[in-house]
Amino acid sequence: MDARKAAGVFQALEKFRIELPSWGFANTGTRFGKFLQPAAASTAEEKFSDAGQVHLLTGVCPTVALHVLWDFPRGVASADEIKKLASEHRVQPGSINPNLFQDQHYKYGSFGNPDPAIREVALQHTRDSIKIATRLESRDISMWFADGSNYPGTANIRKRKHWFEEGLKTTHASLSPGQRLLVEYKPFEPAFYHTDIADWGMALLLARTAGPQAKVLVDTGHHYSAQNIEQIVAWLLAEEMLGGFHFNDRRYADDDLTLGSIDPYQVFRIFHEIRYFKWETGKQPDIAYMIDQSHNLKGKIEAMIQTVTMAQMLFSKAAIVDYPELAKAQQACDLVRAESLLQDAFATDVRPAIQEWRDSKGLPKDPMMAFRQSGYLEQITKQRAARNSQNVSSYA
Ligand code: RM4
Ligand code: MN
Ligand code: MN
Repeated sequence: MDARKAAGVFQALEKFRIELPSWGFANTGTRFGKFLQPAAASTAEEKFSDAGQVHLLTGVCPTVALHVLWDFPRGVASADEIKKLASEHRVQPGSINPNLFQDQHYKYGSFGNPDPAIREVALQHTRDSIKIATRLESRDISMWFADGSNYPGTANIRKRKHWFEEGLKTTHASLSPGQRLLVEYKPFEPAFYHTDIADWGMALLLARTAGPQAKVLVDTGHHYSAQNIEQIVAWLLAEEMLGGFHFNDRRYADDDLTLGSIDPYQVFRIFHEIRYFKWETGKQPDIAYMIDQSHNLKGKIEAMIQTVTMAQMLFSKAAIVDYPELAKAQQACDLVRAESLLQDAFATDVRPAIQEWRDSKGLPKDPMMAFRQSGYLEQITKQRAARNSQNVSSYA
C-alpha cells in the first residue's frame, strides 16, 4: 500500500468510534435453549468490566449502550451507580435503550397498543429513560419497538401508525436540546404478520413527524435477504436523517452474528457510501456506530473484539477508494473502471496500516492475541462460573 493510502487509513481511524452493547456480554440463547457461558457477565459491573477490557485493547470503544430494564433495575435511581461503575472501568454510558417489549402489559404493543393506559405506561417509561440519559450525559435515546401483530385483520394498522406518531412526538418534546431520538426498524420478529415500524421508510416518516432531533437507526440485521442496505444508507445520508447503526451480520433473519462474518462486502459498501458522501459534500455525517450482537456459541468478549476489528478493517478499505477517479468514471459511465475502483479498495490489505496506527497509539497491534494473552478470560471464568451455571436469564 502506498503512503497516500496509509495516510488515508490513519485519518479514517482517528475519529472512528464504536459503541459496545452491555447486553452483548450477557448470557443469551435462542428460543430453543441457552448454552451458558461460564465467563458471561450477569451484573452491570461485570458488563462494564468486559466492555472496559475491549476498549483497553482496541482503544476505540469508549462508550457502552445500556438497556433500561436490564441495566437499571431501579430505573432513574440506578443512574448514579451506573455512572460510577462505568468510570471505574474507564468507559462511559452510551445510548440509552428503553425496554418496551418485555413487560407483560406489552403483549399487544407499547406505543401502538389499542389501550391508552398501556400507551401511557410506555410513554412514562420512555420519559424515565430520557431522564436516565440526561443524568448520564448520554446523547442518544434509541427506540426499538416489538410492536406489531401476528395475524391478518387483527390490528388496525392505520390507527397504530397514528398512535406511534403521537407517542414519538410526545417523546421528542421531552428531549433536552443536545439529545437525539433514534428510531430503529425491523421487518419481523417478534411479530410475524406486521411490524409497526417495518422498514426505513416508515422509520423516516415517523422520525420526521417526531421532530428535528429524531433520526433513523439502521440495524444491519433488520432487512430482508438481498435488500440493498447501502442504498438505504445513501438515501438517509442525502436526507440528513441517518442517526446511527446497530452492527451485526445475518444470513437468514435477525441472526446477530459478528459483523462481516457472512458478507464483508456488504459492510464495505455501506462504509463506502458514507465516505463518498463525506468526500462529495464536505459534510461530516453525525453517525453513532453501535454494535448490537449476541452470541450463544462464541465467547462474548472475543466476538466483540472480532466485530470491532472487522469494522475498522472495512472502514479503512472504504477510506482508500479513489473518489476523484470514481466520480469521473461514474460521470463518464465507465462502468468497469468505476466498479474496479471499489473492488481494488476492497481487495487491498489494510491490516498492516491498521496495525501501525494501533502501534502509534500505544495499543496492541493484534487486540485478539493481546486478549488471549492477558489472562482476563481465565480470571473472570474462575470468578463467574459457579453463578453462571445456575443463572439462565437472558441479557441481564
Ligand atoms: C432487537 C433490536 C434492538 C435490540 C433488541 C434486544 O432485535 O435489534 O435494537 O435492543 O433486539
Ligand atoms: Mn438493534
Ligand atoms: Mn435486532
